[in-house]
Amino acid sequence: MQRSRNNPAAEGRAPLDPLSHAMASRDADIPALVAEALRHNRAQLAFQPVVAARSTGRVAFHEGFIRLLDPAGRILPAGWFMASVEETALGRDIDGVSLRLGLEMLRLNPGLRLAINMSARSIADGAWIHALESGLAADQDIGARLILEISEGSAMLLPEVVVRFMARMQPRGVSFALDDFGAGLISFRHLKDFFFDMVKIDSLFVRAIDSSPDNQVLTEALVTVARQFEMFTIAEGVETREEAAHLVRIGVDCLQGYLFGRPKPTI
Ligand code: G
Ligand code: MN
Repeated sequence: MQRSRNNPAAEGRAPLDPLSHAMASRDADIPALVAEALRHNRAQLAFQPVVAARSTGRVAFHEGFIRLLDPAGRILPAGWFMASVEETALGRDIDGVSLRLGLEMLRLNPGLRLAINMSARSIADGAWIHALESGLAADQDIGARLILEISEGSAMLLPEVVVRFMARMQPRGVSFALDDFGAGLISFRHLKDFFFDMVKIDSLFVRAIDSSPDNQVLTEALVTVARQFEMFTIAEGVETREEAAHLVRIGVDCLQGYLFGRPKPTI
């Protein structure tokens, strides 16, 4: 049975444990809860498949999402803590854990291609760079199986740093994906300076695309721009067969979303 946080009757007899209580509270000390989960290694990746648009039985790669757990093993929703810690030292720690778990997964699974999310700020973090270098050193072909995803908003915070980092890592086989394409802060002027290998079209434009003329025009424009810059296109958040069919028709390369698989702890 699911416990409802909004039902005082349900809470009356069985008071919420301290963590659920803190999460429900408006002045929850989010950084303290995140720091505690990290300190106790209560972190794991959840993997979601990205499939080829024209042959959806074929998985092109997986994306690994970081999951932090409470002491009872319940997932702390990323949407609940990410915004408040992403730009802080804790955000670097989360990126570091996510990268280490991802690189370990690549080392253990020789056929795997895996995308890991990172913030541009992590490039200047010594521990994060060290994790990347030791992961790449573990096996010669790991770099070619690693994709690093940077959101538009994050890339635009430190564009020169991101451009230099990509130029350093791409010769070692690492690919880069521009996350939340179309929904963030990137301008076409800046897109020319980055050499992203792929873009992930934000789910905002994918939602009900089969019946939304606005989303059809916007997504087609994003696909046209991506093609011009020789970037591979991935549509995020695909939930229905109708959305998938439309995306295939307009030439998107890969599809990701609940229709093809939810993020789960095993590949
Ligand atoms: O890294 P990114 O900003 O792309 O994060 C995407 C988020 O969306 C993740 O938390 C993931 O679990 C979630 N997600 C993945 N597929 C779907 C989907 O089909 N629908 C919705 N609503 N969310 C999704
Ligand atoms: Mn992502």
